[in-house]
Amino acid sequence: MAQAPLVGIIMGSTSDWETMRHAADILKALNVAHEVKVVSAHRTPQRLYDYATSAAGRGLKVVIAGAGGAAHLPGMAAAMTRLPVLGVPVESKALSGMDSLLSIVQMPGGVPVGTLAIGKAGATNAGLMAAAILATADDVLAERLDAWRATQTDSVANDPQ
Ligand code: RP5
Repeated sequence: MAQAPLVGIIMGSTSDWETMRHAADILKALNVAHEVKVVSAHRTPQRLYDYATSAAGRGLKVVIAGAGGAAHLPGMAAAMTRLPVLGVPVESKALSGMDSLLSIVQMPGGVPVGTLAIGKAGATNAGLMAAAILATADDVLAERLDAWRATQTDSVANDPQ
């Protein structure tokens, strides 16, 4: 039987997948059970409500939420779950993701969203941070994460040419 998902990756649109798949790729590489869904704060508000209010009860431990433009998804999700929410600003066409970043990062005190960088790096790091959170209570995952980090370190060349 497949393991129940520990990390929920949600995004505002299918157009966000090209960015958000990098979070999923990291979780796959670290063998962390996860699920992926399109949940829009604006176009499917009921789906967002149902997702966020049921997330902890379904056994999720971390939510990664990516959105672009008027990126209200991470903040609204954080408003409705006590789970840590990691926000990924997706690069928008009009403003290159500055709109997404500012929409996600400027949360009012009391409702935190851990905001990552715009785009691929942010999605990658959201996956790594979700794994790091889970690894605080999972020694086997901690070893896999250490090994992933060591491989990354070994892959960095000394010589730029
Ligand atoms: C946001 O609007 C989504 O997160 C996406 O980044 C952006 C554009 O969505 P589409 O018009 O491509 O569906 O809600």
